[in-house]
Amino acid sequence: MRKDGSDFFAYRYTRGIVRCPGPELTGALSRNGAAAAIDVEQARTQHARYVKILEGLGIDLIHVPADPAFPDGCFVEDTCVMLPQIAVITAPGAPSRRGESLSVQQAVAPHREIRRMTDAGTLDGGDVLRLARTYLIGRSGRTNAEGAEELGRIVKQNGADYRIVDVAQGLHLKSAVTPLAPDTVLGLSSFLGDRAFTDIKKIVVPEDEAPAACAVAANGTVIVADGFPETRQRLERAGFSVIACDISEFAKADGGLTCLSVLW
Ligand code: CIR
Repeated sequence: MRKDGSDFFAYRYTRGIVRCPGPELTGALSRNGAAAAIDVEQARTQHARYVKILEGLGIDLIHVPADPAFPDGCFVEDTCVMLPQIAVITAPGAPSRRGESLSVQQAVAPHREIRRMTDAGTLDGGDVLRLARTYLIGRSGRTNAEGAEELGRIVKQNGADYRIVDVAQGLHLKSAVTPLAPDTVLGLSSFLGDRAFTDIKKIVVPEDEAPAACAVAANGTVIVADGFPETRQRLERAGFSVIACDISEFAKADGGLTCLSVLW
């Protein structure tokens, strides 16, 4: 446990970044075009509840203002990977998202030394999963081999380990797997066969509740997307305290719970 009460490696956080969406959200990227049907007011209400939940868990949030130039800006996770020592500002895989990182960098700079990835490769924070001290980096439609290797080198320079995992389906690695504790993950069974999870307890998300695999574990509580009762029960049976949060409007733009914040 550090002086500020955080214990990064046990998913205990005291600070975070969020960015409430504006009307631009209907122009967000979405694989099935559903973002155009987002109810922005409802999205803002859902975001406010998400913020309240994090604050209720003792996390002090920095709010980055929405920017009409960046329809996907609320998905802050993709722009920044927090390591215990530094904040890595990523090179997001979608060209329309490249400019989002500047305001996130400005918000984080007073709190962490900044390291910007080069433009040699691409990497979305949604592909970076930390299991205790090992970072699993997904190679996906958004994160390419160069980006994954570059982040891997940065992770090593900062005293941790990494492994690259292929993401054959879904947007990001964290769309399918969530670390809940240093020895436990939640996820889709098709992803949990990777050797990184060999000695790890697994809570399997049923295939018909797939969006529930993207959850947030923070300060002893698991925040799960609302509407997935079987996943919730499995978590509670395993002893986790659970809070459900409705993110239906963000799901229309392929967003999950983790992507709406960066915590440390
Ligand atoms: C995108 O396609 O980039 C956004 N519409 C959704 C990003 C979701 N990010 C995440 O799960 N980390």
